[in-house]
Amino acid sequence: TSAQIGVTGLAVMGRNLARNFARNGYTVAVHNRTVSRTKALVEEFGQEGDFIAAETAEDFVAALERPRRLVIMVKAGEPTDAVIEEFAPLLEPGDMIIDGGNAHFADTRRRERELRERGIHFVGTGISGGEEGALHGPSIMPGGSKESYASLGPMLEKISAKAADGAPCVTHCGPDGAGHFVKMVHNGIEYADMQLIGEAYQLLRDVAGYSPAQIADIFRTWNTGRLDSYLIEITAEVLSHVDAATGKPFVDVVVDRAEQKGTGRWTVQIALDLGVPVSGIAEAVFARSLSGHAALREASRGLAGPKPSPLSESEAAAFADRVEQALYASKIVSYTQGFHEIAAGSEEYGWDIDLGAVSAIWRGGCIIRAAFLDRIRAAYDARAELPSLLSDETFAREIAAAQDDWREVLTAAVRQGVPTPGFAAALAYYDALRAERLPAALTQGQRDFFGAHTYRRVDRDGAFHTLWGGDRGEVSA
Ligand code: NBP
Repeated sequence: TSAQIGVTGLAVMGRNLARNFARNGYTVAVHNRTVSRTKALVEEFGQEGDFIAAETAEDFVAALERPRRLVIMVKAGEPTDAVIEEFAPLLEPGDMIIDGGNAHFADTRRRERELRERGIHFVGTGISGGEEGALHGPSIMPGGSKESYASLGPMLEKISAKAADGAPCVTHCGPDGAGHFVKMVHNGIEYADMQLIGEAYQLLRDVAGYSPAQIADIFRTWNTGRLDSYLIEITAEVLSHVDAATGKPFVDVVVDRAEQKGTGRWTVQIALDLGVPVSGIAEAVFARSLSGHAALREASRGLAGPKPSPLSESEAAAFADRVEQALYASKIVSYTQGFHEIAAGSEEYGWDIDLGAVSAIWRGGCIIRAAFLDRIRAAYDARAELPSLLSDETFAREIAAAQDDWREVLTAAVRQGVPTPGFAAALAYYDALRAERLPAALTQGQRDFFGAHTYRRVDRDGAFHTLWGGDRGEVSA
């Protein structure tokens, strides 16, 4: 017999993905650089389905039916190139290499181009949901050629997560690096979501005076409403967890320095290149980075702050409701920014990404899965060319209803000295977009003054320059 799919790289992700394929009735060839991992998989989980264990690259490739579908689940970066170089010479035109790692989309574009010249389809595929998702159904974001998706799509649909309406959480995002780009922005949005939740927690604790256990209950309540999402759900779990060794809330015994693997940073770096304002995602990345500067924080601990002014019990409850409004409004802005970046990437690279389809495949399996994504999909269904999520009527109305509370929460945060860069960046973005006039006019004047960079006028076409050092007359540039 031959295998319909092969997986090489059998650490947590690859192993679970291979099991997912096998549990769905596919015969799966498995391979790993270190053979013991391959053996361990078949020994432990062999009864779950049909596996063909291959010790060598040649055996692995020989086990696959043609055209071959070969999934790589190794560490992103050089290991991925090494594995491609190992297998590509053994493949034939029409075969497919699927990279399910967290590759940078620019690497994926390069690999796709190089392999296309050799007649091989390279399918850079974002996979979200961690090891549990890989086993029980991840959200899958494939790029690559249409042809490869025709062959792979049905298999990916089978192993993917299913949304509440039963739809598989996979779509062909677009050619070459489109899938890894979408996955990158997914992770950027995840950073922003986590930062906003963190700020909500801090406000409930430091301004409203609630304990972690009380805040867990508040999050549980929120999770039954429009904020219903995996991240809110696990936040309640983490906040209610008590450290066994000390009896203290778990969140109080964890060192408060957030780490990162890089996809959030990429989202911001690429947004800078594309000129897309993803201020909420950027603040989330910077907040993690700031938290890690232990010496700087230690040196700053004595700096002056406002006097604490605790809230009464009823004030605290009202404040918690306001924080929910602020969190929801800020979340709308984060997604607005993330989808703007996907639209800009799609435009730049000619990917033709369907934003509604992307929001639909994030409804299940992945870390940012949420009821909220149904609304985003509805917004794009109603109007595929929506210039921004904020221009959707429903979102505009919801923000309008939330904005007073949003502003109140930020006012309280500023007064009481609680850092809320995510909430603040989101509100500033909202206010800047709706502003009749921005100080950018003044910026243009300054640029013209010191660098003769010229400016445009509101009342006439053309570029102009004022003779700042002379009689201040205006000339056409
Ligand atoms: P790791 O990222 O820890 O990679 C370990 C695997 O890479 C092992 O199979 C290892 O083989 C193999 N490998 C390395 Br390292 N260098 C190699 C080389 N030069 N040649 C051949 N194989 C090599 O595994 P993971 O955590 O399962 O993640 C796999 C991919 O999925 C990564 O790109 C990751 O970013 C992505 N991802 C992970 C998650 C998650 O939650 N962990 C979620 C979504 C995506 P060995 O056994 O011989 O050392």
